[in-house]
Amino acid sequence: MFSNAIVRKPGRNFSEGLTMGRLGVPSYEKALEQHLGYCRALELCGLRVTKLEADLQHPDATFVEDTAILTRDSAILTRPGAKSREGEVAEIREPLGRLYGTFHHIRAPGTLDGGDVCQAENHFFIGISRRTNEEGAHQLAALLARQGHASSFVDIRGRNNILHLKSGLAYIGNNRLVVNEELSGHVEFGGYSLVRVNAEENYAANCLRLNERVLVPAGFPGLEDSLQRLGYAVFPLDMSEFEKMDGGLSCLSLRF
Ligand code: CIR
Repeated sequence: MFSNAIVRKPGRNFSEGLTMGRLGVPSYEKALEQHLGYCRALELCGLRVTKLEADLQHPDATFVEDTAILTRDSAILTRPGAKSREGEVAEIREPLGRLYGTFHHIRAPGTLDGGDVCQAENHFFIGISRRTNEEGAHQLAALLARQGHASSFVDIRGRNNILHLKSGLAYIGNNRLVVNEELSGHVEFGGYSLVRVNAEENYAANCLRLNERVLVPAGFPGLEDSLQRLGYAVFPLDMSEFEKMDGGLSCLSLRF
């Protein structure tokens, strides 16, 4: 069960963030509207939402998920793999300090983005990607092991369509993973039931189970249908402007 979330409003310079740029320039007004809808959805799922002001120094700062890994026992501050995002971590320390007493850090030369970490109950899948290097992944695995959590690595370097592990993977409870085509054959997912997302719906794999509901990006009927057949209450959200900046549903919040 999740009871809290932290989000950060997109800044006016949101469109100056990092992107592979395949989908055009996002509209700031529309992004704000979609962000409001996202916050309302988190509240509807029963979460208390801490809303941080925009951070104009860091145009990608609305993707707060990348700055920390939250466990039962501590907040692990990351060291983002993109230079322009490094400073975001200092900005999340204080709001997290109101909720967590114990902090750990990923240290140089390790890099790690929260988007590369997918928790499935007591197990953490850690993506090794263009942003998270092997050193960062090993540091996280060691910190998690000390807290009694198992982990395994999923190497996604060389996969074109996914920036982070969670761009193609989500855990939705009941031993089930939502997984896109590129990742579905991965040996690490062997013990799970897989909900497969077809190639045309690639973006939808980044969905978010929050208590009684699964938030999904709007416009992907195949995944919605699969989830409904499995008995999930599906809640679609318009995410077009965040998708233009390579961000998905999970990226917009830290949850605990
Ligand atoms: C970036 O390239 O870093 C941002 N524009 C998007 C980050 C998305 N975050 C995530 O998947 N956790």
